[in-house]
Formats: sequence, structure tokens, C-alpha cells
Amino acid sequence: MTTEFIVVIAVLLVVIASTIYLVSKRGRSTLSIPAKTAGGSTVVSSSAAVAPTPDVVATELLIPPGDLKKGVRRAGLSFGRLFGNILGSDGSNQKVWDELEETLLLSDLGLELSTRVIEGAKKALEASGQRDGSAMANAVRMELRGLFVEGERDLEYAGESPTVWLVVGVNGVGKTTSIGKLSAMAAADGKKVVLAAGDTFRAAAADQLQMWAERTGADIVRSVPGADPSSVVYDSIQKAAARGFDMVIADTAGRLHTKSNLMDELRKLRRTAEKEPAHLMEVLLVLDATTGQNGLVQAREFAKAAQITGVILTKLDGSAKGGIALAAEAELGVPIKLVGIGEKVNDLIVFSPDEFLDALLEVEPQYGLSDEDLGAN
Ligand SMILES: Nc1nc2c(ncn2[C@@H]2O[C@H](COP(=O)(O)OP(=O)(O)O)[C@@H](O)[C@H]2O)c(=O)[nH]1
Ligand SMILES: [Mg+2]
Repeated sequence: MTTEFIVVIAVLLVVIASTIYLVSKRGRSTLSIPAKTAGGSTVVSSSAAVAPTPDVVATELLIPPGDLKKGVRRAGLSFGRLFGNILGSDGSNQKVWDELEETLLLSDLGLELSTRVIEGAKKALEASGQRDGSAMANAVRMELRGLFVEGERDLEYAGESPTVWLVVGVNGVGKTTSIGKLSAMAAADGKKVVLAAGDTFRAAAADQLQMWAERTGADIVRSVPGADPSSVVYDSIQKAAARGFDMVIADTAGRLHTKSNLMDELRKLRRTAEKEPAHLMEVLLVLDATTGQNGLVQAREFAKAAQITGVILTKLDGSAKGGIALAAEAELGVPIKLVGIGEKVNDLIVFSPDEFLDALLEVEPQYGLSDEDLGAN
């Protein structure tokens, strides 16, 4: 009797808790991949510049999240050997600190941030009064974790159609490929997608996008080379609204036919994507991990002109340098939402700083596993 009573109360509590959770999620829905944020920390929405649209209930999980750890291992980004040395040493061993500095620099973290991490970790270790290997490893990890920003990492859909996601970045970084992958994710989420071929620099760009549209069951709006990118995005939005599509994912060029300034063009594109009936929910900057610190300089300009809400870090599989992810967040101040780890449709993984660091600092990374073991597609 008492047990039954307790079970009934427990079930009631679960129902009440779920209702509160669902109500709290009203107002927007997200690409339904569970993005893990920092353990217990406050989540600050990174898309404050974008007006949320009310009245929608969160969608359910439809897409299994890709395994970031396997991706990081497959990309060979690990600091594992170094962390093994740190654990076997102690905080007063200058050689290990020097080795750490070298590893951070080689990982494309950059001089300033590498120094910040090391100085910070040394101070924290001193303050803790400990100096054994695991205290040192902890201090370093905490400093690295501190380089990531706190921000919403889910991609957002508006409550009313059409949602617009604008994808920007330098030529060749992987914008069109990432849009193909996003189109597949959105389709798996039950969304009807229009792709906007806003890269009008050359016909091949629209052809490439068209191939992704066909592959992922999306529609496409394209124009002739040299056409005004904003008009292509405008037409896509009109088409989506008139024909009941849920969203537009817009490709853009990293260079222009005309003499007009690329950054001015991006601002114009953004204004087009913000106008009724469109709901601009994401402006995603694509960054190529293999370009290292150089890529960041250009990325900063794009980030400012387009007021980005998130970063897609591509080609991690070809970079073998994990520090660039930390540098990108610390320098741009915007969360990495997804990482690209290959050219195939499923090679786009939701990013989580904690999972990324776990994999990066894993002492014995499982090298030598087959692609199949490591979750390749
Ligand atoms: N290895 C690898 N290649 C990628 C990734 N993303 C894109 N690419 C390749 O990078 C090249 C440029 O990509 P594209 O999407 O055309 O770049 P865009 O000019 O920014 O649109 C193509 O060969 C893509 O297949 C990735 O995550 N990993
Ligand atoms: Mg392209």
C-alpha cells in the first residue's frame, strides 16, 4: 500500500517536472541534437542579436548525435602523450611546463593564449598548495576550459516559418559542404528546406549546392553568375513562405564579382534575411581548421560584419591541431556549434567543450582503431 503510494507520487513528480521543462523550452525549438554545455554552468544565449519568435514547442530528438570523441581521435588531435607526462611529473618540473607550452603552440593555440593558459595554471596550482601531477593536469585543464565561451550550442528554428540560417566565410573553407550536411540534419528533423545559392561568384558554386539539394531532398533557388546574392536569398525566402517550406539555408560567397565590399554585401544579406516573413535564427561562420591562426584573422572580419551566432569548424580531420578550436572561441567570443570531420554527409558533429577536452586530454587515445570502430561513415 505505502509502496504503491510512493510510486504514484514519484510518477506525478516526473510528469510535473517534464511539463515545467517543456514550458520553459517554449518560444523556440532547436536542431534536435542534444548539445552538452558546461557542467552546471549558466547558458547564455549567443543569438541575442536575433529576435526569437514565440509559440513553438520543442521538437523531439530525431538525430543521434555524432560522437565527438571518436571524431577527435580519428582526427589525431590528442595531447595525450603530454598529459601522460604531466601526470607522471609534478608542478615544479619546468621541463614539463616547457613541453606543455610547445604542445600548445604546435596545436595552433597561438602564443598569447598559450602563455595565458600556462601562467593561469601555474597560479592556480600555487594557490591550491598542491603540486603533484594530477593537480597540475587539473589546473591546465581548467585553464583550457576557461577559453571556451558559455553559449547555446543548439541550432535554432523559429516558431514561425521560414527560419533562415545564413552561412558565411572565406572561399574554400567548406561552406557549401557544411550546408549540405546541415540540410540533411534539418531534413532528418522533419524540416522542408530551401537552399539559397547566394554564392553567385561562379556557376559551379550553385551546381555544387544543387547536388547537395538533390541528395538531401531540399529545394534550391539559384541565379546566374554575377547576380546579386541578396536577391537570391530574398527569392528563396519568398518561395519558402509561399510554398510552406520550414526554412532557408543560405550559401554565400567569400568573394565578389563586383568591386563592392564583401563586408558591406554581408551586412546587406543579413538585412534581407531579417525582413518579414523571414526569421533569421543563425548566422554561422565557417572556419577551416587547417588554416590555423591565419584563418582567424579573416574570420574576425566576417564575424563582425555578419554578427555571427556560431561557428562551424571544418576539416578538423585534416588539421591534427586541436588548439585552433580553443583559439577560435577565445578570439571570436562565439560558440563553436558544429565541427566538420570529413567530406561525407554525416561528417558534421555537434560540438561540446567538455567532450572535446576529454578526448583531447585522454592519456591513452585509441589510435590504430579502424574507421569503422571510430564511427566513420
Ligand atoms: N576533409 C574535409 N574536407 C572538407 C570538410 N568540409 C569541406 N571539405 C572540403 O573542402 C573543399 C571546399 O569546400 P566547399 O564546401 O566547396 O567550400 P566553400 O568554398 O566554403 O563553399 C571541398 O573539397 C570539400 O569537400 C571537412 O570537414 N573535412
Ligand atoms: Mg561554396
